Amino acid sequence: MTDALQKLREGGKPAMARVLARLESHARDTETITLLDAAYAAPKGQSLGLTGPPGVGKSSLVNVLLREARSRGLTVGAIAVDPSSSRTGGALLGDRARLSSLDPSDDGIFVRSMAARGRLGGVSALAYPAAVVMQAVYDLVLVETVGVGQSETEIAGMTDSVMLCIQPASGDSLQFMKAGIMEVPDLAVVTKADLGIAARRAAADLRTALSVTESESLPIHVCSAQSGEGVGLVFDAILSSLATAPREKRSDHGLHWLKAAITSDFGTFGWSAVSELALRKGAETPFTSYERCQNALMRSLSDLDFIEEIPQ
Ligand SMILES: Nc1nc2c(ncn2[C@@H]2O[C@H](COP(=O)(O)OP(=O)(O)OP(=O)(O)O)[C@@H](O)[C@H]2O)c(=O)[nH]1
Ligand SMILES: [Mg+2]
Repeated sequence: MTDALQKLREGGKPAMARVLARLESHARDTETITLLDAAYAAPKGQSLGLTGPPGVGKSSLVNVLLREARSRGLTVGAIAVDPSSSRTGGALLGDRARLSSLDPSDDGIFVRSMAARGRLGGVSALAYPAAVVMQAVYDLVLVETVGVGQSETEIAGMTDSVMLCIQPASGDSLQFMKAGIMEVPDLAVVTKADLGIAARRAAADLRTALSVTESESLPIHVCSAQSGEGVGLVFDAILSSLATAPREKRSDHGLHWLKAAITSDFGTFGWSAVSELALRKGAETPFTSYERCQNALMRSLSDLDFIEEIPQ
């Protein structure tokens, strides 16, 4: 294990906060890439993506799942990506109030919001390296993204399992099915069970609708972050989904990120120029692969000096 990874594992919240800040400010530095390589090579935990429409209750659910994880002796980290939802004015502030119930001195828990909006490369460009780092430290990493079609697929490209959150009486499930999103999640949860019969009806409707599709066996649960009802069962379902999540998916996730990172920095032509190179060296981490491809592309761009010789 590298010194940097060891320091991160022993350094508690301040060390993790420093590393995540570094990912945002110096994403392509050699020092950052060395740490990412070490984290990628020594995963400790697994990751779960939570997705669903704005306001469905993802952050509230993350909050109770964090507590459930700690009560079962697991260490846990959570990232909310693109919390700039117009409804609640962003998860950061909203979450701060809810998360105040968690013990700030507990190093077994870490929560962080990251603004992905407007960033090139989408949600995973930033969240994937953050999740890799957190997985090297915590037993369980929860990644919350607002689902608006594309982010469901993006989150499936970076976490071991995906949980779709559905609002009771919203008709969301029908929309998800039309958009083909129901193929993405490994489990579904109808939130706000305390609202009564509507939540159970939503679960039954979803079960019926899925019965004629390939997602027929998707586990569906109902729970309330407010009353705590069903939270233990949802946590059990998360653990069994993670227990059967294929580890091979992780190299696909790395490749997915590599492609997004190169495409955001060098465009689709850049990616097609190096994709063979990137794929051939399957043994290295996506981060080292990025560095190598980036160097190759930068070198070929510097050959463009001839432009100066073109008469004005
Ligand atoms: N009745 C009830 N309300 C809930 C429950 N969970 C969340 N809410 C409410 O639903 C609203 C949205 O909750 P959030 O947890 O912020 O939802 P979110 O999906 O994270 O929202 P965005 O991050 O903005 O997409 C808040 O007003 C919560 O108080 C629940 O279990 N029962
Ligand atoms: Mg939220």
